[in-house]
Amino acid sequence: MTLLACGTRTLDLATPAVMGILNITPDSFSDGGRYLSLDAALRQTEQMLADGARLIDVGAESTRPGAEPVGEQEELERLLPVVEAIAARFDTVISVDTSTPSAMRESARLGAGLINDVRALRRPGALEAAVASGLPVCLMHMRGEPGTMQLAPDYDDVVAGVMVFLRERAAACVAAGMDEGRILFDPGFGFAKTLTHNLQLLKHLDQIQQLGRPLLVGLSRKSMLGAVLNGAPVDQRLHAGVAAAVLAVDRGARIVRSHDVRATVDALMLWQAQQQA
Ligand code: 7PM
Repeated sequence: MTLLACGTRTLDLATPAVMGILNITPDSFSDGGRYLSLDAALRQTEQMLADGARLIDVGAESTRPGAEPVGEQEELERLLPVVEAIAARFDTVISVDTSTPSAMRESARLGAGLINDVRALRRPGALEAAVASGLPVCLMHMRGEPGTMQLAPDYDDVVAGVMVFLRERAAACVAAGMDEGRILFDPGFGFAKTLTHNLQLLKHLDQIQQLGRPLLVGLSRKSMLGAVLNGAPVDQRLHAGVAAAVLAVDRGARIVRSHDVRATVDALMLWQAQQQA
């Protein structure tokens, strides 16, 4: 019941899992640069797994708020060699942070275990590619596109709005032939939300969890933490990020996406221990 089939691997969500974030930085044009970037990605993966990550989320930075869209060819060239290399060397679930149908298809073929799409499969062809991959998918809530979404975020009730959206996207997946058991939900902290919206979502996360699908959250280093900490820069958000992860898991989240794997794993070990007492 808590088992999620992720391609050739199985993720047991009986205990909450930490998903380590692996950002693929742009390569230099030389072959040497490409090799170095792959090598750095593998070393970071090895460290995150040693720190207790149970999934690795590989992204080519096409999904960041305010980011310029990365071209399809460039995304594939950055993403696929890393997916292939991690799959060959490590026993872990590889999540691909992508909205691009070809990236979903090709990374599934190379050993990815989960599709993490901040656009919730709304790009043309993405729904079909995700269904055909056979992999679980994380559907994240976002209004608009990463480039424009911070303009005037406005909700009557952000929790209700997120729930309606996630239900609709799940229904679209099921209508396209996906088993409901493959769907994960994510409220999309920081995507088209004010600080108050983000805090309301964190406070009422149990309601979203009650939709019945495993919940993934990404809070690590986000600007909502900086805002609560009176403007703390990104390198001073670790402690608040860990606290946010614990609150989220206590309200039902099962996967925590984080840059700070060791600190988050330790905190969730404490959560797990008290849960079992
Ligand atoms: C700048 C702003 C850089 C925001 C990076 C980000 C999520 C995600 C991201 C999330 C899922 C980050 C974000 N956030 N995927 N991808 N959930 N499922 O903090 O919250 O990494 S990008």
